[in-house]
Amino acid sequence: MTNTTSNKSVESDTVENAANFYNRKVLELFDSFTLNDFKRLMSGEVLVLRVKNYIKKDICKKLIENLYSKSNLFERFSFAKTLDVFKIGINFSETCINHSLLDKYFDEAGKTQRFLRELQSPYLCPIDKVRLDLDSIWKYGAVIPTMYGRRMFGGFYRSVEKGGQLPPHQNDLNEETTNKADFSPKIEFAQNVFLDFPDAGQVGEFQVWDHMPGYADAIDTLIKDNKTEQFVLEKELNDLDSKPSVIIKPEIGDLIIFRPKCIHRVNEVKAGRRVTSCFHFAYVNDNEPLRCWI
Ligand SMILES: O=C(O)CCC(=O)C(=O)O
Repeated sequence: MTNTTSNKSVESDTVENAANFYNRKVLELFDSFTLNDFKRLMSGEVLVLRVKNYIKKDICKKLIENLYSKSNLFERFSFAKTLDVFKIGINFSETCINHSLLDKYFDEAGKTQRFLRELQSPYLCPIDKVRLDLDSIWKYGAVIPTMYGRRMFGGFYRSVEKGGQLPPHQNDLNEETTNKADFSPKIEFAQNVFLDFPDAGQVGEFQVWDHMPGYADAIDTLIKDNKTEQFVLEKELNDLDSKPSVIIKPEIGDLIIFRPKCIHRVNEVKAGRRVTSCFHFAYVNDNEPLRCWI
């Protein structure tokens, strides 16, 4: 066997392993998801729940038209001023880095939620749709909770524009709250609905690693070093290639749910834009509602 042949077989083994790993770890569904599907994600058996056609493509088009019908709704994250990533509404994670945003976050939460709902009228806002679907499958429902005694913001839109990306990072509300929290997630989930996506070849894929190291000790250092869009330890980044992961190229209308404590990223968008609606939610215990916030 020549070197070339053996290289080829190593390569095809790798491709096959990646495909097998994807098939084992990504639960692909169509239209909707059930409690049993969600439980497979909760148990860690699967890494990602992907619901294709969760929202029909022609409806996504209308939702996008509505979103861009008013100018200047999108702005950069306060902690990521150099990334070409834009959003509507303040995220709780921004307040964890800049505590002075906390009052504004709570003051605007309800108003912005209502504005985003009305903006999509007569269509159902995708943020509401996911929460209502969770509410229907979970015995104790799915609610927008309070934090520090005030109601949180229930979900937002994010747009990754040409040249933008989300570098590998993690999210864990337990590690991001500074005061005593109103609830403690036992498992945190993130959901994203893809409303617009770059054309073929213009990337913007989602990658998630089967790996969830802690990072609480690093938060102060990351803030000091101005690496707040990172939120993952440097040593973990250096070692990422050795860890198993899945790469998903979402289609317009897909819903993706995963555990954001697993390191995850969005690859660079080379053209067009990648627009999602998103919130995170928590399982606290079997006898309490799921908590949904952003
Ligand atoms: O847009 C995505 O694919 C992932 C977004 C993300 O990083 C998150 O929801 O935590």
